[in-house]
Amino acid sequence: MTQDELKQAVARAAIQYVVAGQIVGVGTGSTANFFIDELAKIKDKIPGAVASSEATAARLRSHGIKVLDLNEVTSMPVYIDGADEIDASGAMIKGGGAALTREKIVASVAEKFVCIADGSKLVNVLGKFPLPIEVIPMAQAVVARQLSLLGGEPKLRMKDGKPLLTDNGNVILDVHELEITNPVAMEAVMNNIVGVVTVGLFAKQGANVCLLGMADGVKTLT
Ligand code: ABF
Repeated sequence: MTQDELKQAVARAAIQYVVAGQIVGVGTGSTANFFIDELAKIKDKIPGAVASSEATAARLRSHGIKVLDLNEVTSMPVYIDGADEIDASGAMIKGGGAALTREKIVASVAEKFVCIADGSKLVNVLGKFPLPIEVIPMAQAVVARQLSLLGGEPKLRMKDGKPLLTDNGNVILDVHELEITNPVAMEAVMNNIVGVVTVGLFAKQGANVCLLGMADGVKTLT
């Protein structure tokens, strides 16, 4: 199976976690896009969805799925999203799609986080994928210096020759050369760096369920 077929398989499998009559939290990225396309097939069974990015909101709307304001939502059974890396405990590196802040916010409201990914995302130790950190633009240099002291090599994410700006108007530092043996501790340390908006480590609140697309089928890690 191709990587896209694996992503489609896990996206289909994630539909079982959608609760009829309840709002769904929806992630960002290519796997999340496959999920949105599957969700569209049962859109009459849900009142709407909360999006983790403008891109996801646009895709939901293109399918006629109502996009709800998180400030109007008090409960959400499930948040379904991809990841860049995930370990056996459910800790993830996320943010390759530059949506980490809104992803973390929507996930924080959901009762259950279901991660959907092709099998290549499962790792023993997080960190081979550069860790995304969303940063207030004026603090980019001082945060980069702090991250270097932690052993990382921060690089400003660029797009079309300029610093990429997130949906929230911030920049992203991708931190290379980290070997994150204690994701919860690293997330806490980085969260405390002044100027950091969001750390792309989802470890304190990781995935409750992970659906992994493997050549011999979808594996469920809980
Ligand atoms: C999103 O899913 C991002 O946090 C992460 O980078 C991305 C993974 O993208 P893809 O599903 O395209 O591999 O939640």
